[in-house]
Amino acid sequence: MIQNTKKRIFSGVQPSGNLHVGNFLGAIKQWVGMQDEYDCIFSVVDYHAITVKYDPKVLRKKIIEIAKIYIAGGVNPEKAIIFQQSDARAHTEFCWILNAVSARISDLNKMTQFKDKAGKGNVNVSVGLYDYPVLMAADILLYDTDIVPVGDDQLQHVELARDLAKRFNHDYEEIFKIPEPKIMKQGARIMSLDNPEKKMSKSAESEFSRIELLDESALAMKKIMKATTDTGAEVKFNSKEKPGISNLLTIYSLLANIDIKDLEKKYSGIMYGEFKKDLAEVVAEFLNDFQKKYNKIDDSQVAEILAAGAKKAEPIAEETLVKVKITIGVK
Ligand code: AQP
Repeated sequence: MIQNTKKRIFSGVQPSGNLHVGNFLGAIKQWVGMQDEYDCIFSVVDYHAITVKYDPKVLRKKIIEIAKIYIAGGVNPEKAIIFQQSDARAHTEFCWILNAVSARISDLNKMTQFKDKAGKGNVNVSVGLYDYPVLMAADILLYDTDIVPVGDDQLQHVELARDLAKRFNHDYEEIFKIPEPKIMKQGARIMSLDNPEKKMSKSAESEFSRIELLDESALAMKKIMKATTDTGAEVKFNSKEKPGISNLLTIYSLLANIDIKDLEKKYSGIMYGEFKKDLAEVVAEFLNDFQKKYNKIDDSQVAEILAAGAKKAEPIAEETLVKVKITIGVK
């Protein structure tokens, strides 16, 4: 096994659609808080993004945009490796090996994200979309990862990575560490603004369902004012009975760093409209600050960061792949 003094973290975001506060609060924010304590590898997982319909010109731009968002969000390229998944060929090669020797159709048939994305009886979706969790397992396992910080929609995929690692270790040799998922207590599932029963998602049809990190602040404020709330008038956290208000309280609490209990006190006896107005201000302030940082980052500088990241990530991934190839008997 690769010897690290610090524990290793691996995570990523696919360059599909427009990143939203859910991606930021569920994933990127927790990465940033872990950078000093852990050895961090953050990937722009572009081979995941081609599993659904996409435009190559847009994808090329999105890869840079996502890396810029990591940096503007606080990931420090001097501390963490930031790289583009397709720059390290070991990911797809190892994915094939896992497909062949460890993953089972029965594993993939359980994946709820595939069922949601493919829709009922839809046979026109790509094989890649079905196999996405195995590529994600390859991403994680190649780096001898200890911890995978993700939002809770990705928990099932991290569990699959654990199962595949255990199966490989059992069937061949103890090569892999068993990675642990890390899910935030608060913010692990930011819900959609127009339907708080569903998670906020890049691919949801209505842009009013999410606050995008690159939204103009005036539009974001409008989205908050239009967000679905619940019957009743009390600003109180109760995710079952008041999913809309609870979601808005969570976003407010995480962006303004104020405890939900304190927000409940502050807004006791105050109407939803007033609460939303204040939250809209908080969101606008967050976006203005975020975008100021984002706009200062130069695209060519990001391309260099990704290239330098690939140079560091590739040898780690290759070393694991060579071990795997020897173990399974092709080398
Ligand atoms: N609503 C969310 N709340 C908290 N965390 C979230 N994440 C996604 N949505 C929420 C976390 O963001 C990271 C990157 O996600 P991804 O790009 O790999 O794709 P995803 O999980 O499928 O996210 P989306 O936004 O719903 O994208 P689409 O619509 O393209 O599928 C992950 O850590 C994820 O858990």
